[in-house]
Amino acid sequence: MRILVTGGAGFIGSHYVRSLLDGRYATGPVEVTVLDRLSYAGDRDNLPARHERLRFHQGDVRDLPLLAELLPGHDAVVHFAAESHVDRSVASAATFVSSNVLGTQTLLEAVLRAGVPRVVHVSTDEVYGSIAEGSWTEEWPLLPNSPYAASKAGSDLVARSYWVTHGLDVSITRCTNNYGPYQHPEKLIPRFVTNLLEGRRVPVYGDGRNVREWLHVDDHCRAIHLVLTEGRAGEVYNVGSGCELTNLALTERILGLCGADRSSIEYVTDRKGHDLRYSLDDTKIRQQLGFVPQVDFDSGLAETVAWYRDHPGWWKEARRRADADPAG
Ligand code: NAD
Ligand code: TDX
Repeated sequence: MRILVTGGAGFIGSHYVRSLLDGRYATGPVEVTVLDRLSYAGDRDNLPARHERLRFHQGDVRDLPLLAELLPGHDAVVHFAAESHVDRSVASAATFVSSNVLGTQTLLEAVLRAGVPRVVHVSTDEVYGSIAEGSWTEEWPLLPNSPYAASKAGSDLVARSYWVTHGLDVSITRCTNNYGPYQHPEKLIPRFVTNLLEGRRVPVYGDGRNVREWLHVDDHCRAIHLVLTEGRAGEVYNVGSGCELTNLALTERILGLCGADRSSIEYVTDRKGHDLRYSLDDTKIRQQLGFVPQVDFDSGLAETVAWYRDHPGWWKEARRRADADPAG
């Protein structure tokens, strides 16, 4: 099987590629092509330097001629490439619309022309907006609030249109907040852990009562591969964990794991348009495809904190790249 993975040098994409190469999904030996533009968020070192079944191409999903060269001969595409940080989309939204919406359309057009038989488009729960009570099913209307979420919703609708109009075999996954090793230190968990490792305080936006649902990146990647191999064309699959926490409750767990206390919390100005709560109903993927998350949150979080403690060079370099490429 030959799979082309876009955004495979980022947090989730690189975890997926490492898992494929390690033979973790019982699909037989897989050949992987990674296409990644290596934005501030992408790092070639997140992938093996050399591997006989890995080809790496630095390039952009908006580059149709490049895609026409790369795609023929692949059995599937898993599309992770996107601008992914909400705060950067608040500061400057144009790259989000360009990479996430136009990038997805360009990729799907190239897939169609090359005759690649299967695509998974990796999306997010944020396309549904914010929900005070209850949980979103896949039928919920799309009501995105941040420019990031709007660009992801746009990309989902483009994917749907390629299925309805052209019969392209594409499934969409919508996952909750991920955590784990190799996540960029701009996101809550790694930002707070790395600040604490340097003896600094952690910036909690607003009153810290916003709720997020947390899933380990390893579980997300298993769900994506399950959808790739067992999912149905034109269908959307929510991927959740049921592990909902307020940002304050999560912060307290991180403080405990880092040997700090509440005096390390700094309440800062709230994020503009800050979604109050995300919560997914993921009955469909559990009942239809048999998905069950496997990583217990407390042990996954402790291992994640240990990974950042052991890899200061990685997150300092990631921060340096982000500082050199500010949003806006
Ligand atoms: P990330 O920012 O860590 O990685 C994104 C990767 O995409 C980077 O390597 C970047 O260089 C690459 N990229 C960006 N624009 C590109 C372009 N135009 N062409 C080629 N490559 C490009 O993001 P992540 O957290 O790994 O998220 C991956 C995907 O999963 C995204 O589509 C995101 O919307 C989705 N998602 C993320 C989460 C989460 O909690 N992180 C949850 C649900 C869904
Ligand atoms: O410094 C911070 N302080 C803080 O209070 C940061 C970075 C975040 N927060 C809050 C904002 C959110 O309520 O923590 C929560 C999580 O924030 P992020 O890590 O930025 O994630 P979120 O905005 O929820 O979006 C994430 O989950 C869905 C990913 O970044 C998206 O790519 C994914 O689609």
